[in-house]
Amino acid sequence: MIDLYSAATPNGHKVSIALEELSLPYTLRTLDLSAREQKEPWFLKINPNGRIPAIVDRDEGDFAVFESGAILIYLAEKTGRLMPADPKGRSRVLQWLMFQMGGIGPMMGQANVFFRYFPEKIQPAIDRYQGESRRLFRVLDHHLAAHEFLAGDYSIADIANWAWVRTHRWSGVEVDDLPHLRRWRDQIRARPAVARGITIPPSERDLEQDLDEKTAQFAEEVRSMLETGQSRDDGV
Ligand SMILES: N[C@@H](CCC(=O)N[C@@H](CS)C(=O)NCC(=O)O)C(=O)O
Repeated sequence: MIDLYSAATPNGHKVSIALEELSLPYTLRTLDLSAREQKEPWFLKINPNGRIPAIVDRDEGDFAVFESGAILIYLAEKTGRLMPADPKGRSRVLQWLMFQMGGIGPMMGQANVFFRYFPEKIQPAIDRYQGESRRLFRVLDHHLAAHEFLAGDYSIADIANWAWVRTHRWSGVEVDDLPHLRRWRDQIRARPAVARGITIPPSERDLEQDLDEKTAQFAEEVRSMLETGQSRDDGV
């Protein structure tokens, strides 16, 4: 049995999608990020970085794993699925996984901060992060023109990138002129395990859709979380 510590965000959804795809038994513990549960001492013992997602594998002596990319690799290696074992196949998956962890995630994350959450509108910062997200989307689109999935068969690389790409509207990044990216997005969206994964934990807001009252309220909550976090200098 695996304990999953998560919240309804792209990084959290990567892990719930993978657990659903792999049919691994797990229990969910949803952390209230606006109440800073992720910074509480009990959770910092699991993830010293004080962020979701994290897992604890009860069957492996309560082995804790943090960082969503590391969790995906752990789950793939534990089950022998969603990533090939041969060095080249494994490397291809890891390359596209790192592309998400070092590129898509941070760039879209910062686009969200400056486009949605910051009270001040700093246009050069918005342009920089939306522009870089768009550039990375074009890289994906170009690659997906010649490949069904990112790295051979459907893998943890697709799960990681998809969980972020699907929220492109929230980051203010359009995909209308990227047909191969949209084909891949819709193909993965149709997988039953993926449809289940993005409802774990359940959330009233849907970052895939346009802004509505619930997503506006969510933006307000994150804004206040960022302000609280920035004004503190006493922990993680
Ligand atoms: N690189 C980390 C990023 C984790 C992360 O930023 N998690 C966010 C939610 S998506 C979080 O916990 N935010 C709360 C906070 O910053 O205190 C990963 O991929 O696991």
